[in-house]
Amino acid sequence: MDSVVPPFWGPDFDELSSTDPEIAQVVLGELDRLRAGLQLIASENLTSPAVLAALGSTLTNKYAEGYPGRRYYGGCAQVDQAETIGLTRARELFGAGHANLQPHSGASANLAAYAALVAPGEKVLAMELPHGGHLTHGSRVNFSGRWFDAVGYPVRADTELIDYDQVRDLARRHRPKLIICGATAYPRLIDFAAFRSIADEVDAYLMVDAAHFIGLVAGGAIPSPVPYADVVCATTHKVLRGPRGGMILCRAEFAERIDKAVFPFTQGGPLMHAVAAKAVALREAARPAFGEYAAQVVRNARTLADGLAEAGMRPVSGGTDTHLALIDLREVGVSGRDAEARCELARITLNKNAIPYDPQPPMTASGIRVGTGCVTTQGMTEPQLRVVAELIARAVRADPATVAGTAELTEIAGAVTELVAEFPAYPRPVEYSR
Ligand code: DSN
Repeated sequence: MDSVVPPFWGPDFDELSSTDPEIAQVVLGELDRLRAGLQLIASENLTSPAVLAALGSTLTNKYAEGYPGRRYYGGCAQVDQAETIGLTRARELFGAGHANLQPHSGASANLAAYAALVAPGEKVLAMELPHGGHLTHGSRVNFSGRWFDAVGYPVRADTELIDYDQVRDLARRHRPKLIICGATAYPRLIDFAAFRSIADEVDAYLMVDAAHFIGLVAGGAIPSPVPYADVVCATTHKVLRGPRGGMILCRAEFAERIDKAVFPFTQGGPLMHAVAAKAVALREAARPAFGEYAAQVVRNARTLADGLAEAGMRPVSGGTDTHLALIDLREVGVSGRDAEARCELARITLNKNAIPYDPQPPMTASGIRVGTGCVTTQGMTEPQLRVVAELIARAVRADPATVAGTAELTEIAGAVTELVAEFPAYPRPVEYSR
């Protein structure tokens, strides 16, 4: 190529600094934040520089309503290639009959799946939000609860696990048109075969919201829902480590319905830079190294949950099989809200979270949720996760309203800085002018 401009216009912080110093400072400040602390939000990860390069490319400029070879605009030859490559990778990686990479987010993917499978007013059975579900699983403040007749299933109070007999009873009683499994704060494996059998018994569609765990599926660390579900919705930015966005996998017979539900029913032009970045992430996820990563994510989450349990902080359901643990803080006497704030002062980022049958409102919450996607990307393994558990346990108990608590949080922040210095986020030197 004789081109005098680079084939893609990658992230150029010097350019950003001179054009918009204010936003440049925000971008660099966020990089500093990532590097200075521990990122334990279970729905986040640290994308590769290759994913960032695709995201920061000129593909952001292109309007491409439609699908490869069937666009409403000219000039789509290059983006057609990006999307076709990404779709092939998605189908091959997950063994799916059909894929769609255009949903802007996990919630958008779920909206499209509803649009493809059910009509407004029809009955949907999904996990209750306070028990680990998602807003799009029937919450009254969301389209799913407003436009559909949503029935929720809880987890059992004694085991904090899904009770498949109870789900079957609810399905028999309510005869939903759509059953959804998948969650944002359920640390255990989900029995997709059981859900398939329940859906078949009541003649319902089965949608799996795999937003949280699709990366573990990609890496072979947990069983795949693809053979059991009619439609699998996912995000691409959690353990899968791609750009922020959504993805749908489905059986071939649902291909046309799903594609039409994404565009033109619920979305307009796709974000082609994001689609290309999803393709990059899918290539990365197909490598053997990603399988090792996914397995380590689970080992790290188990180590973290065990370490917190030893420190007197009870993991909901007794532990985890996945990338996340939900921790009940009632015995410690600290709310999830206060724990989140204390940890933040110690440079540990995590989120407050409702636990099943939580007596507190969601903005207070009795628990915290921790996930190991980011720290595993940074190269941490079991020895470091034991240290992380100790640091969290100390931070949660340190009251910043006291002199001793403030001193303790400062000391923990120092220990965090030392730990992450050995396992930096985005380790390549970045020496951009400020
Ligand atoms: N906000 C995401 C999470 O943290 O789980 C779900 O949408």
